[in-house]
Amino acid sequence: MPMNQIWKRREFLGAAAALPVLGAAPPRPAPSAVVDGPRPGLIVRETMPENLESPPAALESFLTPNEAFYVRSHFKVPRLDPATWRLKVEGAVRDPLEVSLAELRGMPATTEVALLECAGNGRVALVPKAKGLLWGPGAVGTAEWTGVPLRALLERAGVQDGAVEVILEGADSGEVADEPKSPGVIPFARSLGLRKALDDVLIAYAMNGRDLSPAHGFPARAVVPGWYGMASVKWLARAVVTDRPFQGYFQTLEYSTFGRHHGLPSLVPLAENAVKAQIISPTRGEVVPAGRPVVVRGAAWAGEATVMQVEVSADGGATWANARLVDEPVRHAWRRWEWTWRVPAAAGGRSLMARATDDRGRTQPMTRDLDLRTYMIHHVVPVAVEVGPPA
Ligand SMILES: Nc1nc2c(c(=O)[nH]1)N[C@H]1C(S)=C(S)[C@@H](COP(=O)(O)O)O[C@H]1N2
Ligand SMILES: [Mo]
Repeated sequence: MPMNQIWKRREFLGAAAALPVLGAAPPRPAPSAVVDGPRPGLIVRETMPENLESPPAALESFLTPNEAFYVRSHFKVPRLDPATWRLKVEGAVRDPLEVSLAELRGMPATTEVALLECAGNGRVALVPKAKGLLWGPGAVGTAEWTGVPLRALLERAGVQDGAVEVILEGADSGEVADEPKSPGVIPFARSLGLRKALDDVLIAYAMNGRDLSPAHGFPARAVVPGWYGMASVKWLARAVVTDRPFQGYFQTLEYSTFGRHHGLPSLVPLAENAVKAQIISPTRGEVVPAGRPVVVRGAAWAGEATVMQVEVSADGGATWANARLVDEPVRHAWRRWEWTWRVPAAAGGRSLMARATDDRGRTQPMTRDLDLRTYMIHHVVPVAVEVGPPA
């Protein structure tokens, strides 16, 4: 077969997958093969798979810019062809269905603001040093997501009586080689109780008004507002309705905490975000001039609840003052806050603390609850700063 005919056939089969052909023009990548460009704005925690943290400055705007939004991936980013991608809805449903990206985009859409925080955000502060990615404070961000309510798809498929959960499965997969090992190659998958699945979960295809990038789940991902990030499954492939609780790897061996019932600890999959305030500025180790006011800034969030108060202490927790809440409450988003610190004239180390309270009366604990394992780092963590000589 002449070379140009081979080339044509390869092109027909999908140029992006073809090996380079000698003498032929390099294949034009399909839209799906586009990878996220360099993101100099992100802090690299791991390159394979890609795990990138937002720098403090990225957390200062109400909506986190896409290029500065943290990335948390367990496996290699799957390259999905938007022309052939399908989302399957199956399991305990009357009419299993499959939707294409065009169909999904043709359905009535909603746009919702939602914060995503990785359950390991702030893990670097744990003592003794924890296993897992040692995130600083930047595994969190807020975006405006556009997509179709999961409810609409579940209603079309018809959830059967007796169903209790929906498992969301990503198109990414791999083998977890470290203990606890996975049973060979597994996909990333997480389940949701039907009540949440039928409430406000989105199948999103756009983030802050732009198509999802490959790293954030192109062509479509779940967004589970008010829940830790692991629930918002990227690169969605299937939604499986089940009549029993799912006990998959990522909700038992990982992303679970101990809950106590009748005095007995048992593993509970992580779900809603805990109430938490985070100091964004000044940053750890920053030198602030003595004797001059400094604006301490941060953000606070509370899952499905609303942040009502943020208190700040500059004396190791002896006294607390109310911060000013900058943002009006927006459901599932953070509220930025600020407080003016009258920095003392004497140089030396100081520690800043912030603690949020929500409309359910939940306040952040001052000490670490060991039942939380290495997740939900929401106890008050002091930020050590240095009061330097007057500017
Ligand atoms: N398919 C799939 N979905 C996933 C993950 C993953 O590794 N694979 N990581 C989860 C975790 S732990 C988090 S915190 C969020 C991060 O979303 P982001 O990378 O868009 O910030 O995606 C979640 N969805
Ligand atoms: Mo996460």
